[in-house]
Amino acid sequence: MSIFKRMFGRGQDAPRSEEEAAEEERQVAQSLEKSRQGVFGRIAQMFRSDDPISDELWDELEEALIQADVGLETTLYLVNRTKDRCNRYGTKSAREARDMLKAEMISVLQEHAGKHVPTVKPFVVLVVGVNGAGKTTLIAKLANRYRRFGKQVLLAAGDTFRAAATEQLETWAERAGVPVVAMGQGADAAAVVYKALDAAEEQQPDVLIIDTAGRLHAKFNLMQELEKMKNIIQRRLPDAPHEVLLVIDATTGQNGVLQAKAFLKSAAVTDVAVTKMDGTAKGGIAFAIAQDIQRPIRYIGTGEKIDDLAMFDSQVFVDALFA
Ligand SMILES: Nc1nc2c(ncn2[C@@H]2O[C@H](COP(=O)(O)OP(=O)(O)OP(=O)(O)O)[C@@H](O)[C@H]2O)c(=O)[nH]1
Ligand SMILES: [Mg+2]
Repeated sequence: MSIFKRMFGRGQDAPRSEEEAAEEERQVAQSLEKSRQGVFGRIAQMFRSDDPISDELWDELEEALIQADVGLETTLYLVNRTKDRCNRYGTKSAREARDMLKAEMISVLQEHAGKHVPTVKPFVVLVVGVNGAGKTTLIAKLANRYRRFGKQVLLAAGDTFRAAATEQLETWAERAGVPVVAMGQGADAAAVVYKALDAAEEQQPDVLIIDTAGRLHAKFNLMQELEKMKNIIQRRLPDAPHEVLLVIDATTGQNGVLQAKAFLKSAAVTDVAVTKMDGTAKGGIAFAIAQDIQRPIRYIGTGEKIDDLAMFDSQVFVDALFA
């Protein structure tokens, strides 16, 4: 990884020191332990020998990737691209083919990366996703991270549906040492957003992060509520929200990706965060997400604690899967 990328990260993210980047790499590697012990360890094993590449190797790879939650379509894409690459480079042994596979994996993850994030103030982040995906925990981690980099953060408790959702966010906020705008359970989520924008005007935070519900009463429509929240934001700040972060739980597999897709349109998702990577042996889900959601993965959640967050780096991720 280049020094430049290490130091400056992307967009609004404050500079990471070499030490912090190294620490995050360690966290990523640790969160992929189960995946490495499972299917990816087997894949690494398959591609370790000097044996010539065979059709069986490709069949085994296909089977393993599907087992790793990469998804059928992405698996076929990866296998075919790797085969092609091996042909183009005249790759003969399984050992050499491993680097071709890794290169294709990185390219799947990077396909939608590189979006420019404006550095405006306040930088408004709307966090969406199905219930239990890890939105509120991620918000705490992000708040903590921004604050550590010297940014002023304000949170908005926009999940007014679930009992104790506001209290959960407040508890996390206290730990991270950041203020929260809240109106409690049963309030109109759009009203919370409105109040938060007022507070932002007064307090001038660098970042405003808005929590949302993952599920609503049957008679209310979550997607409509998200759209309403987005409209309120846009009426006050035409360029905002600057980031609509879709949170996906890595342990929910293909079904989780399918559910997450419902948010793409109504919430105008810009980026993805994959949580609970530490809780699955099927880290291949990241490839399915990159292909299906078609947005850059920005963060991965590597545990339940406030520091268990890493910037997503496709090279680091793939290296860790094969380490
Ligand atoms: N192991 C692990 N657990 C996590 C991670 N992120 C979140 N969790 C756990 O997942 C559970 C749900 O997290 P929340 O942050 O409450 O999820 P949410 O999306 O806000 O849920 P709702 O508010 O109900 O929609 C909690 O028990 C968290 O501790 C992670 O990266 N790793
Ligand atoms: Mg929540």
